[in-house]
Amino acid sequence: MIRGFLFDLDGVIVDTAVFHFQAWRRCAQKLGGDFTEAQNEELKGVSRADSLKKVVEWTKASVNTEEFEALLVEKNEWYLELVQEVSEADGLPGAVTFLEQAHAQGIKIALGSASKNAPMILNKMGLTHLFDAIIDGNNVINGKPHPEVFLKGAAAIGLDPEECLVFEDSIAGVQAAKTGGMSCVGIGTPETLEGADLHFTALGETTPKELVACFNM
Ligand code: B16
Ligand code: MG
Repeated sequence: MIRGFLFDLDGVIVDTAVFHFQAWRRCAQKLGGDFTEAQNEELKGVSRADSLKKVVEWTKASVNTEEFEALLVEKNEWYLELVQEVSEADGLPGAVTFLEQAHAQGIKIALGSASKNAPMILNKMGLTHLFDAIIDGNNVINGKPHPEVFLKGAAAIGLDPEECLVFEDSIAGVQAAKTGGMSCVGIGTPETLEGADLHFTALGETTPKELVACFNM
């Protein structure tokens, strides 16, 4: 019985992936390399530090611990500059309406995002009040594909994992949901999000009512 929704943020509610891409590309270029769309796809849902490890590996740069820490700070500063103007208008198609409908229906709602900037983005979008719990990169030790972020989300809204439906746009996030024992809607294609129970290109293609009916058949 589905009674709660656990939402990823970037790529499900808001398209901040494009800003992460620009900031990582700047970072890769600083290291003497470049950064492709395909590489960005691999970083979706992956924590900032784990992402930087991959960027360093891809560029084959040699970076000591101090430089690594400085790059983490710098990448985030670039990202923060880019998200300055984010507002409700940047919601992905149908996402805000979907959240409002779920909230009005009494479905428990939690955020399960790898991003340490998630609370700030939700505030900028004016969506914080729709969430019963917010679990972000500051609250977890293990990043996706580890299920920690979603297990904590389910616990925070007082539900068992099997009572929760996760909405994810990254393969790491889909794996986290399935390992955690949750059902999962992939926002993307079955080719890139193998393992999700259902796929849509955006939340606007369905409704909370339709999904709850489908999973609770
Ligand atoms: P930050 P999500 C993830 O957010 C992004 O998909 C990923 O690209 C990013 O590196 C990660 O958050 C960490 O973000 O640097 O803001 O802490 O998709 O899990 O909502
Ligand atoms: Mg995401």
